[in-house]
Order: sequence, then structure tokens, then C-alpha cells
Amino acid sequence: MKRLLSTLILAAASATIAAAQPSPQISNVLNRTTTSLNGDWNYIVDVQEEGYYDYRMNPTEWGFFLNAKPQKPEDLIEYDFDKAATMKIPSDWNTKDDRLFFYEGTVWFKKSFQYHKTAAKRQFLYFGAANYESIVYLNGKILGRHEGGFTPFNFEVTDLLKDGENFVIVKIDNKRKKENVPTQIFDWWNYGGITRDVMIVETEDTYIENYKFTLDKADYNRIYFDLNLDKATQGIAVELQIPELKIKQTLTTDALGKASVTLKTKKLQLWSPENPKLYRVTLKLGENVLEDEIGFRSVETKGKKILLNGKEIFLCGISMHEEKFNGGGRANSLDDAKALLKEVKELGCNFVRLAHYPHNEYTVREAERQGILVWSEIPVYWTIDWTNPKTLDNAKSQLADMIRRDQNRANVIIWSIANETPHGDDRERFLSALATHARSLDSTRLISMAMEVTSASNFHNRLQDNMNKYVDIISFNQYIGWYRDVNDAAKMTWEIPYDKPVIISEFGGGAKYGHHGAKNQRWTEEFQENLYKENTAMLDKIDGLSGTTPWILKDFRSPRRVLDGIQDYYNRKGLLSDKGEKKKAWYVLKAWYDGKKSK
Ligand code: GCB
Repeated sequence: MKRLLSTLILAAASATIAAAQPSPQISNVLNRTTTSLNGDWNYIVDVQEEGYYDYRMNPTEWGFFLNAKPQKPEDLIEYDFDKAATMKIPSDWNTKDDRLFFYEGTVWFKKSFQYHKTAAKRQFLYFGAANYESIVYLNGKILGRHEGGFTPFNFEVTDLLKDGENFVIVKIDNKRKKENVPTQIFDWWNYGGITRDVMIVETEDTYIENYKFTLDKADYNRIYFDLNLDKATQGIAVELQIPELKIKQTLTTDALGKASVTLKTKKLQLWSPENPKLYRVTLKLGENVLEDEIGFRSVETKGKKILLNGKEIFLCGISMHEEKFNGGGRANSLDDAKALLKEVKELGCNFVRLAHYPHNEYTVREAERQGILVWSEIPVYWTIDWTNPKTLDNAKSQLADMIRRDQNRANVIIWSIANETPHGDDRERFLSALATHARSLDSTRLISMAMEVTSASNFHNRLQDNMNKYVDIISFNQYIGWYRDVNDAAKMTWEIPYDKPVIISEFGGGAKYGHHGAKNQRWTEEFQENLYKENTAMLDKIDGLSGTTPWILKDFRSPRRVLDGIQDYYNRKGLLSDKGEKKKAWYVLKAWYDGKKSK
């Protein structure tokens, strides 16, 4: 009975927790004053949510987050973070502890750290991402809750952070739920944990929260610049410099704490895959200098063409998941980004689809440095809970957080709002709201989504999707030769009745590296090779084809892929094995892309 009562009180406690939101996202954290909290964190696996439950106490005030210690020999406390195992953060727990390989549930993490506080500064506790629900505490007090596994969040801790010893505790829960984004079923590993960097970000009392550079599409020597402070303070001066362009301008904020200016340049070198030129930019507010590297380019569509800097471009792309080679789990570092993008480059790509969720900032920035264009997407995947207003709010926040983080990256040209969503009115209401939201946050990039094909007959494919009017690019996934009509791509005809560019956001099939046989034998490299030959020949006939991102760069872990001896919990549609070995189809795609570039 006592336990039931406590459970009821606990439900009330969770409702309070739900209300505490992170503070607005601070952009460009990689170039701010930060203290890393990466490294060893103690963790406790909490299968039955005991961490909130203590039958002697009021659970609104008691739980693992207090990091309590016995004060007297007779005190009973049934957890001890300091005796618990440690895990290197950032990481996913699935590949770091054998017991947690398939685990979905709660794990509590604790890190003790020293901090030296500087007078008059503010501090924020920042997480690059944690999957899926995070409830964060500092020194035994709740900071708030964040939902979504792939976007950054930060809490202001200026008052709670001590000069000296501190401890942060995070409860992470990666249970899949119908109302989540993504929802219960998806084809990738549900890696749990604090999967990206954790740090304390230090700012001035008033600081630049975000800013945006936009190149004028009609005049490549005109740049629009906007910034906003963290608060609505009028009359704050910010000096903007781009030394290489001899630009030095002082802006003064208005009553909303915002400022804008139009910059005129001469002989601006535009960013492009061939010349990924970045300019060093500084923003000075008082004594504080914030730096960034900025590229300038324009992207737009004209009829069925995609224009980059006014010139038509074919996007030789590849899809990829954020996953390390050799079964290493979630990719989370600059080195991981370099390893994956090296393979993207070697394949001859100028474009990558970062599927199916926002990847880490290192990847987007490294791709920008290497001249790789990016399609960035949120995990609105398959059968989302379309009619649930909370699900829509959640998807909108993930979209906004993705855009805010990467709005200055010249290589990001497409925001994708969904992947393979079954048609219907509820879905249309939901997705059109997302498209409108994306445009209101960033009108300078292209909006797309990976649609599904509805075929009129077996050999005639007609794309019919009411979402066509909301997007700039018509993209769709098609699996001819794999899920449909084995090896008959040559006979297919296509009808895409919209005057917009077309991207095939997925095609492909599975093969186990080193498994050989006839071209009609499933899972062999020869089968996949033939599928790529037939598909590329078929795609060449599509009117308005502006790019492709085949599925997928490398084999990736998925709980749906259970065929023993072949899949072994890997989706085998990679052109590379999980270890990075090239399958035969790799050479087909490479040759096709080489041909596109020599035209
Ligand atoms: C798709 C999904 C992708 C899957 C892929 C497959 O259409 O977008 O996430 O992994 O098919 O392998 O079936």
C-alpha cells in the first residue's frame, strides 16, 4: 500500500519534471569558452525505475539524483554511484557493456567535477545529445528534462554551480514509445546513453545566442547578417569582422536584442564542393570574441534543376547512419566523422544524406571543410503518432534545434522533414505544419522529405503525394530489385508529375561481404552489383533527376535484421561492410558518379 502511494506521488513528481525545459540553445559551442565533462562517468542500470523510488521518503524529494551517502553506520542506502562501474562519455551503452547490448530502459549517470567560477560569468550545462529522454540534476537539484536523442540542449546552471566540487546526475531512458519521435519501430539500433559531448559553456552576462549569414541569391557580393542576444537588451554593440574580406562593422542591438546589417563585398569566393572556401569571422561583444568559419553560397531550384551558386548541380550522394566501423556503436567524435567522410569522398560523392536524424556537429562541420553537401533530417520516420499534438510539438522542437545548430553551415542545403511516411490526411496535416515551421525558421534552404512511391501498374511508377506542394525537391525511396520485382528495373517507367527537381533518396539491396554466387542469388555481392547496374541505368531515364543518395554507405546495426549467418543484426545494404570492405556494387556506383562528373 505504502508502495502504491509512493508510486502515485511519483507520478505527480514526473509531471513536475515534464514542465522544466532546457534554456534556449546556445549556438557554436565548439568555439565558446567551455570545460569538457567528457570522460569517466559512473552509471547504475535501473531496470524498474528504482531510482525515483524510496518507500521511506517522499519521492519528489528523494531519489538517486541526491547521490546520498550513509551518515551513520545504521543508515540504509541501496545505491552508491562511487562504487558503480564507469563508462567513457560520450558513448552509447550498448557497445560499452555487454549486459546492455539490447537494453532499452533507464540508466543513471553521475560525474563529479571541480569548477572554478569566474565572477560575473554565466554557466550552462550542455549536452550534444543523449538518447532518448534525459532528466538532468546538478548538485542534487533538478535542472529539467529533454526529449529527443539527436539534438543539443543546455540548462543554465549559474546559480547552482559551485566554486569547487560539483556533481551532475542524468537519468537517461531510451524506451521506445508510440508518441516519441522516432516512434516504436525503426530500422536502426536504439543506442542509449549520453552519446555526444557534455560541457560547461561559460558566457558573459549578455551574450550572442545565435546569428546567421545569408548570401543574396541575386547578388553574390551582398551578404545579410543577423544576430540575436540571449535577452532583449537594446543598445549593445557587437563588432563583426571578416578580415580576409576587409569587413569591420559595428552593429547595435534593438529593443528585441537583435541586430542586422547588409554587407557589401568584392570578389567573394563562393563555397562549393570544388572550392570549399571558408572565411574566418569574429563577433566581438565587450571583451568576448566569438569565432566561426563561414562559407557563402546560394542554393535554389529552377524548374527541375537544383542550382548551386547559380549553376546546375547533380548531387552524387550516399546515405549514411551515424555509426562507427567495426561494430563500435554510435559515432561521436571528429575522428569518427573523418573516418566516415573519407569513405564518402572515395566513392566520388559531393553529397551525403545524414539519415535519419541530425548527426553530430563534428560531422556537419567536417563535411563542410571537405566540400560535401548535406541533407539533414529529423527522425519523423514511418508511422509517427500523427494525431498527437505532443508528438507534433516534439518534432517541431527537434526540427528547430537542428536548424539553429547548423544554420550557418554552407554545405547544408536540404532540411528533410520526414522519411517514408504512409499517406493520409493526419500525416499531411502534421507534415505540412513541419514544412511551414522549417520555412519560418530558415527560408534560405530547400525543404524535402523522403516519400514513398505508389505505382500505377507493375512496371509503371507514378509518384503521387499531396506533400508535393510543400517541398522544394521531390525525393523518394524505391527498392526495385529488392523489395519489389527482382531484377526488372530495365522495364520500369517513371512518371513524376511535378515541376520540381527529383532526388532518389534511397535505393539498394543487401549483400554480405565475401558471399558470392549468381546474380539472382539473394545476399551475394553479385546480386547487389547487378541491382546497382540495373537501377542506375533505370534512374538515368528519369526526367529531372538531380541526385541520388543510395542506401547505404556501410552495413549498420538494426534489431530488425535477424537472419542468422547473413544479417546477424546488421542491415546489409551497405556498399561497404561494417569493417569498411568494399562490396562489388561499390565499384558500380563509383563508376556511375565518375561518369556524371565528366559530363
Ligand atoms: C527504408 C528506410 C531505411 C531502411 C531501408 C531498408 O526505406 O528508409 O531506414 O533501413 O528502407 O533497408 O529497408
